[in-house]
Amino acid sequence: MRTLRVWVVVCVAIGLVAGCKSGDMMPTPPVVTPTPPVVTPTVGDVTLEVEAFKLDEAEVKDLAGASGGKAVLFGSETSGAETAVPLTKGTYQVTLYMQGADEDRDAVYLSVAGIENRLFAQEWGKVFACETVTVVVAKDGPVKVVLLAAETDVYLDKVVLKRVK
Ligand SMILES: [Ca+2]
Repeated sequence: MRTLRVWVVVCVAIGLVAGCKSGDMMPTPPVVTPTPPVVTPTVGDVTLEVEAFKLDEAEVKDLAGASGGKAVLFGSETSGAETAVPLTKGTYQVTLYMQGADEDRDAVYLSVAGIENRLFAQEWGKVFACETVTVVVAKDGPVKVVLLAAETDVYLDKVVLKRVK
């Protein structure tokens, strides 16, 4: 009986030591230092695939005729997509490529550097280049490009920015 008690005490002691040891040996998670984004102002045409944007209530879909074979479906009235692109200051012509289903399902809001336009397709059932809008970028740096739903069932393919001066 005494031997058994001693063994229990010894086992518990070993268990405690092992427990502490294994606690000390826990690997510490690596410290991740965020790297600040490198801003490289860009000259010339820039093509932004909407499927690479940060999406909100929107889905990437395969779409025949779309750049990269993919586009983003705005299926809800609150769908949105946004990105930021480094640009040199200047004047840009901005063209959105999209596909609408019909005249009630073909409109979207495009905002570049805070300038918003309601754009729509004039042909349906295929990818269409909307009317080009002109945007002035006041200084070098990242420029926000935001798409917001105006009507539903609209596919957004790409945004092309062409520097004109
Ligand atoms: Ca695309």
